[in-house]
Order: sequence, then C-alpha cells, then structure tokens
Amino acid sequence: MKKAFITGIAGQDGSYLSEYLLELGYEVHGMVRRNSVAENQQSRLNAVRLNPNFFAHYGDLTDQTSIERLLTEINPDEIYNLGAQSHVRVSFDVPQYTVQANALGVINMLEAYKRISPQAKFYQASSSEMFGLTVEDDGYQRETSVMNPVSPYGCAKVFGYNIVRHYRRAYNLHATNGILFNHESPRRGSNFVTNKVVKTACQIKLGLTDKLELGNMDSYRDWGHSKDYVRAMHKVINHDEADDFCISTMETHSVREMCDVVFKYLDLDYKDYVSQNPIYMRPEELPYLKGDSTKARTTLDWKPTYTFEEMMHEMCDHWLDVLQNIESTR
Ligand code: NAP
Ligand code: F7E
Repeated sequence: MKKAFITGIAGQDGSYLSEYLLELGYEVHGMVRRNSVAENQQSRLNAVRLNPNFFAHYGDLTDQTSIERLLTEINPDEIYNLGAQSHVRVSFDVPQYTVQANALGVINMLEAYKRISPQAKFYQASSSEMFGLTVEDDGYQRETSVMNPVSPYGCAKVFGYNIVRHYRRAYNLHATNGILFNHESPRRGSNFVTNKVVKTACQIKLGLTDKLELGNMDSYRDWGHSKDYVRAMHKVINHDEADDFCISTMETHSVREMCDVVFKYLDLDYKDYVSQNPIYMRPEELPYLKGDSTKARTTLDWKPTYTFEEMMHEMCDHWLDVLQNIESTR
C-alpha cells in the first residue's frame, strides 16, 4: 500500500485529494493545525476521518521539528505540499506570515524531504498567481511565461516554485510543480470570490439579505473544479520525469460574467443586487488569467470534466441546501 503525506489536508484541495488517494488504495497521512474551535475543526475531512487508512497529525509548515517528526514517522512514497496562506487579498495584510508559510515553509519541507525521505516524490502547489501581469501574445499564460507577480502571495509562491526546481536539479530529487489556475468547489472558502457570490446570491434568493458588495468585477480568471485538479496533482507527481505543468480549463471569465451565471441560475438579475465597494479592491490587481494546459493534456493525458457553468450550478445547489437546512432548524 502506497503512503501519501499531504500538508494543508484540511483545505479545499487537501480534502478532495485525500478522498481521491483513498479510493486509489493509498494510506493517507495529513498535517493539520490546531484550531481553537474544536467543534468546527477540519469539517472538510468528515468524509474521510473514519476511514481506517486515513491519519491526521498535528504540525505546521513554519515548525521544522513537526515536519521532520512526521516524515520520520510516516516515511511516505508521495509528499503533497498544499499547505499555505492561500488568500491573495489577505497576503497584503499579513505579508510576513504569508512568506513564512508559502516560501520558507517550502524550504522547510524540502530540507526534511532531502534528508529524511529522498526516495519519495514531491509535489508543490504552485499557482497561476505567479504569472502576475504577464500575458502572451495569444492571450495565455503557460510554463514558459515570465513570472511577474503582483502580491505578497504571488512573490512567495515564485520562491517556492524556484526552490523546488533548484532542489530537483541540485540533489536529484523527484520534485515537481503543479502550476494550478483558480479552482473552486462547494468546499471553497466563502471569502474567495466564487463562493462569496454563490453564498450571497443564495441568501438573496431565500430573502436572508438583499445586497452583495464586491471589489474589482472586471478581472478575469480561468476557473476549474478542485476535483478535476487533484486528479492532475496525482498525474504530475507520478510522471516518469520530475517536471512542471500548468493545469487550467483554457477558458476565462470575468467576475461580472460569473455573477451573471450564478444569479441567472437563481432566476435573479445580478444588476439589481451587486455593487462595488473599494474595501474589497487590492493594492495591486492581477487583471487577467487564461492558462494553456496543452503540456499536461498531451503528456499526462489529463483534461477537466466540469464545465464552468456546471461547477457554478453545483456550488449554488450546495449553498441552497445548506441555507435551507439552517432555516428549517431555526
Ligand atoms: P485552502 O483551502 O486555503 O487550504 C490551505 C490549507 O493550508 C488549510 O488547510 C490551512 O490550514 C493550511 N495551512 C495554512 N497555513 C499553514 C501552515 N503554516 N502550516 C500548515 N498548514 C497550513 O487552499 P486550497 O484552495 O486547498 O489550495 C491548496 C494549495 O494550492 C495552496 O497552497 C494554495 O496556495 C495553492 N493553490 C490554490 C489554488 C486555488 O485556486 N484553490 C490555485 C493555485 C494554487 P487551516 O485549515 O488550519 O487554515
Ligand atoms: O479573487 C476579484 C479579485 O480571491 C478572484 C487563490 O486560490 O487563485 C486564488 O486567488 C478575483 C480577483 O482568487 C472580490 O480582485 C472581486 O481579481 O477568488 P479570489 P485569486 O485572488 O485569484 C489563485 C490562483 C491562487 O493561487 C490563490 O491561492 O476576484 N474580486 N471582488 C474579489 N475577490 C474576493 N476574494 N472578494 C471579493 O469581494
């Protein structure tokens, strides 16, 4: 039985990746952080926590001793470094912590990996945010595009990406980067724009609120589904040659178009409810992302299964269900 070790296991991607690897017959170990509200702890792991092949361990990417202890105890075959302060807007407010977790955290992982389990394969959760302002003449970003980040989050992820490539070459490690474009799901944090729009639109539909305030509605994102993207992570780490791959839908939509899709599904017109509030604007914005994932599609035989509309509708159905259940238990 293969053993996987996943940091950030209680996050959106960590929870779906755990489910996917357990289905494939893996023993799955994950790093979780202590949370002061024990009842709310790691609720995304409800589907796996009772599985006999699933193990959660306390640790932190900024605590080297915890990483060393876990790699020594687990001796994994595959290491997925998904843990991060993952909110771009928040990274302007907590830049130092973002760098500690998202950049130095990667070095902490790589050092422990090199010394304790160098036989393992390593996956780093790199991000399209690294491309920042770069758009190629054909309108895409791809593996060869220049990295030009515009946030503390993006800068920290560029460091993580480069240090993984350096350890791969210098120490002959099977260390890989998945450069993932935005991906969402019902498990997405509700302070990211897709789930914020869906949750609030469902509240409007149910008469629980009457307005939605957003920041920049004219930025474009390439939005895929987390379930499709965790399949890609497994393909990236298991490719014969350690390499870097962009994972994307190859489509882009503005925040405004996304609002239109969501409100229309609920028989509403977003223009009646949505306004812009400068408090949600960023000091510097990344205006446009559209990923070229041709390399992953041809080399790894990966492609997404969800359309943008299917994903947004699934998120709406989820929130309608949750909010109606809350209302009926009042
Ligand atoms: P997420 O839901 O925010 O999950 C991140 C996880 O990292 C959380 O479980 C969090 O723990 C954990 N974490 C934060 N700081 C940590 C630390 N110091 N030590 C250990 N764990 C820590 O993010 P996601 O959407 O699943 O994304 C997974 C990874 O992919 C992240 O690295 C993100 O930056 C990257 N990424 C995401 C996207 C996307 O669109 N989703 C795109 C490209 C790259 P708590 O639960 O305790 O907060
Ligand atoms: O913003 C705009 C905002 O916070 C998307 C992370 O997973 O993907 C994610 O980062 C766009 C931006 O995601 C609001 O200005 C407008 O242009 O959902 P988001 P993100 O910043 O693209 C990358 C690839 C990652 O790696 C990150 O970990 O939407 N926007 N109004 C808003 N965004 C938010 N959050 N809230 C608003 O009210």
